[in-house]
Amino acid sequence: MCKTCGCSDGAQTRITHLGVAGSHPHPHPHVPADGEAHLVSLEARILDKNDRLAERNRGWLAGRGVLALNLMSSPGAGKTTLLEKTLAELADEFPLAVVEGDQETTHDAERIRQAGCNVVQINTGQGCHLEADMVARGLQEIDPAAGSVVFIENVGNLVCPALFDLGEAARVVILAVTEGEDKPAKYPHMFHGADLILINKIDLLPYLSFDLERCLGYLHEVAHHAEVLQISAATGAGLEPWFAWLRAHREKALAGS
Ligand SMILES: Nc1nc2c(ncn2[C@@H]2O[C@H](COP(=O)(O)OP(=O)(O)OP(=O)(O)O)[C@@H](O)[C@H]2O)c(=O)[nH]1
Ligand SMILES: [Mg+2]
Repeated sequence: MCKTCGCSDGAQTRITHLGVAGSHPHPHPHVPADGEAHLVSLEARILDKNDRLAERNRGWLAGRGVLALNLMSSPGAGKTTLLEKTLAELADEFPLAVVEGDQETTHDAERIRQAGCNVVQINTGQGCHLEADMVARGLQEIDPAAGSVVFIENVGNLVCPALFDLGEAARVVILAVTEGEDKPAKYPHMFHGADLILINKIDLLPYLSFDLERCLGYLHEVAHHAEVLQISAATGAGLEPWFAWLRAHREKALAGS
């Protein structure tokens, strides 16, 4: 069980026995285990508190006219590489800052600092996701000016970060083609909450059996309001629409303050 978020309390676990080809085993009904109700209420309290702090972050950011984005993906899907490319493109247009979330190390923050950007690293230790109070502390450190864009790179994980509102204006989810086309179907909560989905590493498509059409089909089923862009953070292919999306959302944040 994840001690930080209680994400694996078992309350919604479903067990389906497919058997071997040709057999027809009966599905198991879910039998509540002792202590389940307690864990569910604990999880609800943690999420309630987080939501209140996230709303406080959202108000603080809106008052300043700062656009904050929550970047989420599996480990290694390309979040930091995308940020490096984005900083290189947009640093001359408006102030940019990054809140880096990782369990350990300052590797990603070093990469962002090398790119010339204001950056704070949050190490979560055993934690598998960022929470609103951590981001509040990061924002205080960064002290972003009006018209800034703050990228929050969440801990690499397609599960728990989806549960925790950070006060962001939008959620950007990156899916690398090296992960397989079925990830939206297997981890629907992450994709369901996304405002923008970036299918990354498309430069590798010729070498993979990734079925792009099937992936788009899964996304259509679970991610109802998200825009989907295909990019290569490594080569820069497809990044212009991402930059345009950022410029437009920053204008909106500034106009609303
Ligand atoms: N071929 C290819 N490689 C990429 C692309 N984007 C990122 N990579 C590589 O993928 C690896 C992981 O990239 P990162 O940017 O560190 O990924 P991340 O999502 O920040 O990883 P964590 O912070 O550890 O979760 C690195 O070796 C990158 O060079 C891409 O578009 N194409
Ligand atoms: Mg990273």
